[in-house]
Amino acid sequence: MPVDFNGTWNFVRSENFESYMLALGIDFATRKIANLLKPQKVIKQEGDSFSISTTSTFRNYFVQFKIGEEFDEDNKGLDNRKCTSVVTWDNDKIVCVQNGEKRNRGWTHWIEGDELYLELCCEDQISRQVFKRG
Ligand code: VLP
Repeated sequence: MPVDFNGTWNFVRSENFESYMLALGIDFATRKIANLLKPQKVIKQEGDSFSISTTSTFRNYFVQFKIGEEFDEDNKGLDNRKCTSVVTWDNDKIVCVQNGEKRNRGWTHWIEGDELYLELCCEDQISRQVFKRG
C-alpha cells in the first residue's frame, strides 16, 4: 500500500524553527509571532496530485503540485520569494526542492504512525515540525 497523506494534521511541536526563519530572512516581529503558532495542515492526495493547505491564526499558505512536475511557487505570506519547485517521491517520503535565491531550500514530508513529519531546509538550517492526525 502506498502512503496516504490525506487528512487534517494538527501541530504538535517544532525544532529549530527560529533558525530556519532567520535563514529565510524573516524579520524579528514576524518570527516572534510565527514561533507561537500551532498551524493546521489539510493534505489532499489523489494519486500523485497533492494540495497542502497550512492555516494559522496569523497567515495561511496553500500549495498544489503533481509529483515530478515543476511549478512556480510564490511563497506568498511566507518570505514571498519566488521559487521553481518540484516534488518527488523518496520511498515513502515526498521531497520538495525549492530552487531560487536561497541555497539548499526545500522540505520533506513523511508519516510515522499517526504523526506527520515536516523537515524544512534553508541554507545550513533544518527545522522539524510534527503534526498529529485530527
Ligand atoms: C515564514 C517561514 C508563518 C514565517 C512567517 C509566517 C503558514 C509543506 C510546506 C507547504 C511550509 C511551512 C511554512 C513555514 C515557513 C515559515 C506562517 C505559518 C503558517 O509547508 O507542508 O508548502 O512551507
